[in-house]
Amino acid sequence: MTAAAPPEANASTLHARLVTPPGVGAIAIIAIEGETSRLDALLENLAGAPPPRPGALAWRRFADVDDGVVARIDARRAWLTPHGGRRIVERLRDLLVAAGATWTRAEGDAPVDRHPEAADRFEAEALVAISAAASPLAIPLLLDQPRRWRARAASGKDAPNFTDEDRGRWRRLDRLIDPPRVCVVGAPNAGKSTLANALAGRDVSIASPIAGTTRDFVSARIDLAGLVVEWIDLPGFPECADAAPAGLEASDRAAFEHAARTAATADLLVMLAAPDQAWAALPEGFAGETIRAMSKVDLPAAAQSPRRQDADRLVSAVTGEGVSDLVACVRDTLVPPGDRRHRGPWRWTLPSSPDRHRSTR
Ligand SMILES: Nc1nc2c(ncn2[C@@H]2O[C@H](COP(=O)(O)OP(=O)(O)OP(=O)(O)O)[C@@H](O)[C@H]2O)c(=O)[nH]1
Ligand SMILES: [Mg+2]
Repeated sequence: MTAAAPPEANASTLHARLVTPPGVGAIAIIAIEGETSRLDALLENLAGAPPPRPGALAWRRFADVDDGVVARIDARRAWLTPHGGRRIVERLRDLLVAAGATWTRAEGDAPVDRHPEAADRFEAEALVAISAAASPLAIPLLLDQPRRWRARAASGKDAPNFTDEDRGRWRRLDRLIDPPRVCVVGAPNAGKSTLANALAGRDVSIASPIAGTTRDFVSARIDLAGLVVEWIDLPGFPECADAAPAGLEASDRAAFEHAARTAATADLLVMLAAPDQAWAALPEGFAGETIRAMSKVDLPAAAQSPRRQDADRLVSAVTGEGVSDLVACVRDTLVPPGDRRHRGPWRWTLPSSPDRHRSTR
């Protein structure tokens, strides 16, 4: 077993670290060290039971994550021994950090250890990001990042003089690594499921002339011209407003409320309406971007529809007309071309990184 030396524990801080190599082995060991009363409180909160006395072992449930032995080495130190899966360790790490512990990265998990072939830490970090990135569009951008960060380091600009504009661009570019959520909302029969299937190139959702076919949300990862998104096909409702329309059956009401909650968390809403339909109302509290698309533009009724005037895009999932235009529109709304062309460095955040909120770059 190899492990990074823990930082000097002081009276007010708890330090946690993975002692075993990351992602290897049936059992992981997480060491926690710090002031006795804080350690006691953390162990008790985590397990919902009193912590073992110094020198004792106890079998404990670790919140809703896993169970295993808590070994109380002495008053200031304890070991947790959950199963060794990467996800379990990540979730426990998040719980410990949320409880106020400082997480120290284990030796062997740092980008330079994972990529000894890299020329420097900038290249090692870019290689880790490339392996985590979902979208093809991320790759050329990430490949160019070491050069940009090296240039910045050489210029001596170590002070954190990035602007809110930079941070906004980084968050949008992060969508190239971690797929953003796109929800499609519209009345029953608007063509939401047919569009999902056309974009996915396979049947991910059942489409039919029977209004109310989709009863639960269906989600699929779809590559939209280089940007991979989580495309979520929701059940249709006459009004997708903040409150369920009166007169719905209990199961329809539950489906509606679930759909509205899901839509409210989207990064982007595609509002879809057939030529004879109205736009769905925005879910309460929704603060993201929207695109209005009129569907079924192949139908004769489309020529006269008032939707033509207020739609951002016109599509037919049946003939394919306008679909690539809509795809580009969704991609460019989520990750604008100006962000992708920007020459400055990108401080990305990996979805499962222990450095999620602090970066060494
Ligand atoms: N002509 C034409 N028909 C379409 C198009 N898109 C969907 N349809 C038809 O419209 C009907 C409803 O399509 P769905 O994709 O099931 O609609 P939906 O919005 O998912 O409906 P719910 O799940 O009930 O909310 C089906 O008969 C589709 O074949 C289109 O672009 N053109
Ligand atoms: Mg449907």
